[in-house]
Amino acid sequence: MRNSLLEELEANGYAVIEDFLKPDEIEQLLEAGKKLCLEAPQEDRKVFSGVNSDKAQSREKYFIESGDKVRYFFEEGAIDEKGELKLDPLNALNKVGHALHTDIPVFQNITCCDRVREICWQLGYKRPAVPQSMYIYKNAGIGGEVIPHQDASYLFTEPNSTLGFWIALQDATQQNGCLQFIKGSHKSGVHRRYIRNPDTKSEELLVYDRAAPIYPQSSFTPLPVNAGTLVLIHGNVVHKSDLNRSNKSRHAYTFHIVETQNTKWSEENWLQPPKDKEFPIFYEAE
Ligand SMILES: O=C(O)CCC(=O)C(=O)O
Repeated sequence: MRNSLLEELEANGYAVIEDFLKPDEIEQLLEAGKKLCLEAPQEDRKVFSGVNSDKAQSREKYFIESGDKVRYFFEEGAIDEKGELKLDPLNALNKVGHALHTDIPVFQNITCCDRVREICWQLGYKRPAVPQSMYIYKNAGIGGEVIPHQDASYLFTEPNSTLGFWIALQDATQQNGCLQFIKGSHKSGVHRRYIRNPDTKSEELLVYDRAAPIYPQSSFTPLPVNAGTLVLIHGNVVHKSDLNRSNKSRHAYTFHIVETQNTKWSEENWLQPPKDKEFPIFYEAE
């Protein structure tokens, strides 16, 4: 298995493992996702996307401080001008992150399970750590677009070691916004980075270091998968997902791992480990 997984990842920039989760594990995570919706804040709700509003700075602060917390990001279309919910709370969230893997047992159990460790081992990780995790909702009719990006733009290590584990909790189709990849694009380096603003006097806490590259739609290959499928995502592969205009939601649980042996986590990354701590380590190879 080790070679075929590595080969697939090296050839395409992603690899697929069907039936990674058992039906009861999927159910547990979906239940946990529902519970998060009901626990989301009732006031001062923060949306995930959107730029240049007067609320941008407080939203960025909420985001930048979310690394070791469970924080809730709403869909832009779910909240009115007064900050009130326009929708059923079960349909209003874009995502929750970024410490589900440390703070909520059901997510912790899946993230740290032997199947995940085995994959890291097979891929040659020596001292893998988990910097973040997210529950992504992509709800029916409202789930937002995820723009084309490379995960290493946000979670940069030298040398590159970022690997995404993306697990479909519901069937992901072209209609409800499955992942789409530019096959082989992980071979072209990191195209831009999203960093803490070096200008500390600026109101913008986080900035891109260059403009977004243009990736033609024709270069993307959609990857529909069934619930329970794990997609491994190379840190440098360009991928995206479209708006969900269908009547079926497309929930997913995702987390990342990075190497910590002879590898440097960038101090410019938006996400930093808590002071004097490391991100949780899976194992240490001898
Ligand atoms: O779930 C999605 O739609 C996008 C997820 C993604 O791009 C990521 O986790 O890097």
